[in-house]
Formats: sequence, C-alpha cells, structure tokens
Amino acid sequence: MAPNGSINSRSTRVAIIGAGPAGLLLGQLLTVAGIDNIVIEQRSPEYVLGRIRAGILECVTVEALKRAGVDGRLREEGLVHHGIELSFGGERHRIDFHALIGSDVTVYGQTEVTRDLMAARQASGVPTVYEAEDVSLHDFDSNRPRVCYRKDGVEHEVVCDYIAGCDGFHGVSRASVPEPSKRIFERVYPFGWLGILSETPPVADELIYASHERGFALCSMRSKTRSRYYVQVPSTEKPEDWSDARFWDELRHRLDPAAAEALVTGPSIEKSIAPLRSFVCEPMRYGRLFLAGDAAHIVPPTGAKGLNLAASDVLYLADGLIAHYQHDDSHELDMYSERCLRRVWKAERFSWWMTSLLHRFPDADAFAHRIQQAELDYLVGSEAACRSLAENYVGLPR
Ligand code: RFL
Ligand code: PHB
Repeated sequence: MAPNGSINSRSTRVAIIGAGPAGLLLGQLLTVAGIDNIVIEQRSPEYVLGRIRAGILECVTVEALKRAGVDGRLREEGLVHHGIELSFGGERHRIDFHALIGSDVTVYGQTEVTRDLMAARQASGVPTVYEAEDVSLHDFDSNRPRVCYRKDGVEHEVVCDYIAGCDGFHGVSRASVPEPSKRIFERVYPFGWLGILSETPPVADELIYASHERGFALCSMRSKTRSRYYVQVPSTEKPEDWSDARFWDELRHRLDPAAAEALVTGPSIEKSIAPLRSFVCEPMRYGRLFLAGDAAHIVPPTGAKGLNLAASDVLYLADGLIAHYQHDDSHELDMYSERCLRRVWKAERFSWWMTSLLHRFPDADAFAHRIQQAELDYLVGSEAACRSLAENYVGLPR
C-alpha cells in the first residue's frame, strides 16, 4: 500500500470502467488474447449481481460468450426459444423464428451471464477492483490516458494505452467527454415497466408480448420454474404502491383468456420499475476512450436488445484491440464507432418500433389506436412482416 498522501500507481494496456456484462466480457476476451487489462467497478460484486435485467440472448451474444470461454452453464441451463407469441384482441399469434428464418434466441438471465463472467475473471487472476470510489478519467486525448480512483481510503492511478467506458448509462465515462465533442439523440417515453420475478412456472413455453387497452404486458422467464413478468405503468408509479395481488390482477387483465386462466401466481422475489428511453451518443470513440454498451446507448427493453448490443460493441472493440496489439493494425479500432453505430441505430429503430406497436401512449387519439390495431393485424397476417420482426428480434448479422 502507498504511504499516506501518496498515489498508488500501476500500468496496464486497457483500463475497463464498469463490471457489467460489457466490461466483464471485454475483459475476458482480452485476457483470452493475452492483453493486460484491469476492471474498475464502483459497486460490490453482490450489488452488481442483485440487479435483475435482461433475459434474452441473440446467437451473436452466445457466440461471444463461447469465445470468452464462459458458455458451459449457458449451454446446459439456457432455454432455446424458436419463437414468441403476440397477444391482442383476446387471441395469441405465434411468430415462428425457426420456420421463418431458421434461427432462434436463448433465454438465460443477465445475472447468470455476469456471474459466469465474474467466476472466469476470478479464475484467471486478472485484476478487478470493486467498490472503487470517485473514479475519474484523464488525458484520453493524449498517448498516456489515466484512470484515478480511491479504494479503502487510498488513492490509486492506472496509466494505460486505452480506456473502455463500459460503465452504463449513469457512468462517468460518457460524462467525461466535453459537451461540444458529442452529439446526443434521445426519446423518453411517458411510461415504464413494472417487473416482478417469482418462483412460479412460466405461463407458456415461449414469451408472450401482449398489447391491451390497459397497456402492454410481457410474460418472460428465467427457467422452467422461475418467471419474469412486466406490465406497462405510467412513469409516475412507485413499486411500493404495487402489492403482489395488484400486480397479478393487472397482468391477468392484459392477457388473453387462455393465458390468464393458466397463469400461476406466487410471492414476488424482486419488484422494480425500469423507465423506458431511447438514447444514442455519437461518436463512440474520443481519442483513446471507447464507449461500449449502455454507456453509449439505451434502447427500451421491448426488443430485448440492450444486453445484446453491449455484447456486439464489445466484440468490435475486442477485435480492434487484438488487431492493434497482435498485428500492429489499427484499422478496426479506427472503424469502431462507425461499425457499432450502424448496428446500434438498427436496434434503436426496431426497439422503438416494437415499443410503438405494443404500448398505450397517453396522448394517442382514436386515429392512432386504429392505426396500431391495423399494424398488429397486418403483422400477424403477413409472412413478410413476420419475417422482418423475426430477423430483427433474433439479431441482425454483424
Ligand atoms: P451495466 O449493466 O449498466 O453495467 C455498467 C457497470 O458500470 C458500473 N459503473 C461504474 N463503475 C465505475 N465507475 C463509475 N463511475 C461507474 N458508474 C457505473 C455499474 O455499477 C455497472 O456495474 O451496462 P452494460 O455492461 O453496458 O450492460 C448493458 C445491459 O445491462 C443493459 O443494456 C440491459 O440490462 C438493459 N435492460 C434490459 N435489456 C434487455 O434486453 N431486457 C431487459 O429486460 C432489460 N431490463 C435493463 C433492464 C436496464 C435497466 N437499467 C439500466 C436501469 C432493466 C433496467 C432497470
Ligand atoms: C426479460 O426476460 O427480462 C425480458 C425478455 C424480453 C424482453 C425484455 C425483457 O423484450
């Protein structure tokens, strides 16, 4: 430990800010390629694992986890889904990904992905700092960027070649970029998702996305015995005002009669409200700072794209850093922002479209309702429209 008042300094190649899925996956891909890195996270591992978030993995994400050597449990416990169901007007309509485009998605919670990545990182012995306070980024417009933080009252400095800002929407990385250098695109929706997790069997074998006059609802799952359900609520709602009984009643109202009848209820083991937002920060590179995942963009969860986009950014960044260090070729790093943003904007479009299609908007008039009904009706009656949804949902090619 450094003497009182001095700074404990170390150096590495890549300093990764944030131990969410983006930061941990990048760390693992770099470690596998023999590139020194450190992960600096402001929270404890237990806190990071306590956040219940995404549940659907695209094939690209599963492949990335395989490359990182952390797909063992995922292959055993992940549930492969060949389609989803849309529920409206009292009926359910299946969209069969397998028949339409020969592809599928895997149900495996973000918590489990994070747990697997944490275990692999710990096993490989690479440095990870949890509960780092006052993390700050410096000199990323020079050849010698630095990251500073305090841990247990001691000041630390990490000198590195590159900084990867994987610290989520509220992180310090994007905030460290001067305003005139970045351009923000944003849409905030006037509602959120109230979600609960329960030790109950899922209501159906596949996910049900329900559009109802009382609002959107989603029936998802984490396993054959654990369910994840959401209902759309106004942004002003608080989870404390929703007893389990009130939640189950509301969910039942929004489902088709067969699903409402089959729903098995039980005590919630987690209940929270997530606001819905579309957000992109351009570009995704500032000198030697690269933004990845939620630090650079947010999608409303309707298209199940947030975690998958984070994995896709990280693959581009890992490949760029590997080409740079192993072949002295910086072309991929130079293309990073452009390549990511092309994919990001398509996922933004799809997530915005799914959100517009399925939710009740408080300012929608009678005309807007009819258009929404017509779009749903067209969608389930058109193989071309179903194929377009399937193609986007399972993930566009990289
Ligand atoms: P994360 O997971 O937010 O991880 C960022 C990490 O950075 C840490 N951090 C800092 N570390 C050091 N210094 C600082 N100053 C720091 N500030 C923050 C944080 O503690 C955290 O550990 O971002 P990442 O890795 O980019 O991963 C992205 C995904 O987490 C995200 O896209 C999805 O979970 C989005 N999302 C959902 N996506 C879905 O596809 N389906 C969902 O159901 C779904 N539910 C959600 C969500 C996001 C939510 N947020 C962000 C509030 C529900 C919620 C509540
Ligand atoms: C989830 O299981 O949490 C989940 C699944 C699909 C979505 C959003 C969330 O579109």
